[in-house]
Amino acid sequence: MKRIVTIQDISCLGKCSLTVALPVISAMGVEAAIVPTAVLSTHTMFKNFTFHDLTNEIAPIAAHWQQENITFDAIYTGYLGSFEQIHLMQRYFEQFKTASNFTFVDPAMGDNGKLYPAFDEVFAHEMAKLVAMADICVPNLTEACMMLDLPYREVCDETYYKEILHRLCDLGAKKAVLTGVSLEPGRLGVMSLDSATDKFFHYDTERVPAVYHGTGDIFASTCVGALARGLSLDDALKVAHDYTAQCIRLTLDDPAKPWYGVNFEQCIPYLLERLSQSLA
Ligand code: PXL
Repeated sequence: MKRIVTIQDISCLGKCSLTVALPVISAMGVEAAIVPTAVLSTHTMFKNFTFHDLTNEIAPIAAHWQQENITFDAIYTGYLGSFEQIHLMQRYFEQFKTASNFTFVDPAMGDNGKLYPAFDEVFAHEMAKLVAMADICVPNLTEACMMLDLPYREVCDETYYKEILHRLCDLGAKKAVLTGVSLEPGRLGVMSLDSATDKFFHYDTERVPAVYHGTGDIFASTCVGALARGLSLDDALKVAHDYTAQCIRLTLDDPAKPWYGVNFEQCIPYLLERLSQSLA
């Protein structure tokens, strides 16, 4: 069985970061080791959330794992709360990256043209340095524009998406993925660039007309899980996009009108079906 380590916060309620990564990666038949970077009562879209920083645990956890000769098939970083945590992740990559595994960076910092409350441009530039060390990075359009100092545009054309992907690879990322790509009104998907071959890949489906919190984490966790299961990046992106879109569709149809996250749990049977199709 493959083993991924994922390093991000645990928002006790809110369906994001570790409360998404753990169940999604496990459901995909991959072991999920975790490094919780902070404990929050909820994600930061709620008011008055509590926050307990766990930065001091990060290096000792790695040191213990090294004593035990633990290795990982992927090292996956998500939401990080400080410069120091970004620097600690650079150190993790040095400690745990081997010739046969990959680093996967989701620079979770914002969405819909805005950074989350905890972040600013200076933080985004620091995150770009972690993206520079990634085998695969998966920013959304907002995060990519903030890291690259490019204007965020509600409507972009193919040339602009390709320019962004080139610049992410110029930072140092081996493969760059951009989410939230819309080449036609009413459609939404992903585009990627492999710096080794200079080939672009694009995949989209009909846009589900709703925006929910935590969908970037669902996309990233599914993508890294699918890669660990041996899918190519193109196939992993298709599975991750289809599962995320299905989660949004089901949530939109829920009469309880959930607002702080999607019903990803109800779609796990769909994910497993979709994954086995791709593995067949
Ligand atoms: O979904 C990304 C995320 C992760 N963790 C925390 C967050 C958010 C988004 O707001 O607040 C704590």
